[in-house]
Amino acid sequence: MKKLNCVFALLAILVLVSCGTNPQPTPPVSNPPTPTPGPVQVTPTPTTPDPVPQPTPNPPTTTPTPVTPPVSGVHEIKVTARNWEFSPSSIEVKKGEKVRLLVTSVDVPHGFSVPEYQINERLDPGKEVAVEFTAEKTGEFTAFCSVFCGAGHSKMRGKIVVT
Ligand SMILES: [Cu+2]
Repeated sequence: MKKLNCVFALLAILVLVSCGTNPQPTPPVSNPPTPTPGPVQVTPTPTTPDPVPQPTPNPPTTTPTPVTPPVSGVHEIKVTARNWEFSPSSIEVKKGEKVRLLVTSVDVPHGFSVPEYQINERLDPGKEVAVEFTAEKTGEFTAFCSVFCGAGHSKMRGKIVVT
């Protein structure tokens, strides 16, 4: 009888051992990794909105200004009147020039007349008279004394040449 108990005990041990050596396959407990909260990504919101590209307006059309020759001022010429001549006797100017003749009689009253330019000035002695005109007409124009001044009055002539 004692021998039988030993067999049972052996069997029980075997069963226990076999059970121990044959473990039930346990389904692997999958531990899904818990997402660890990382640093919160804060997308920076632009404080100033991007400038909306404006359509470039058409560039101002600059009309070319006509190139005008610089006004070189007034062509000024001093003229002396005396018995019985003008000095210089010939005055040369360019067409289109603004001319200012500063005419002075140095002896007696004379006159300075250029009919083609509607010029007729009296020249009192010692008084400078400005005769201004624009030389619009080309040619030679006679300047003569228009105030009787003596024997040579009719021959007191000068000329203005406009080229
Ligand atoms: Cu005269």
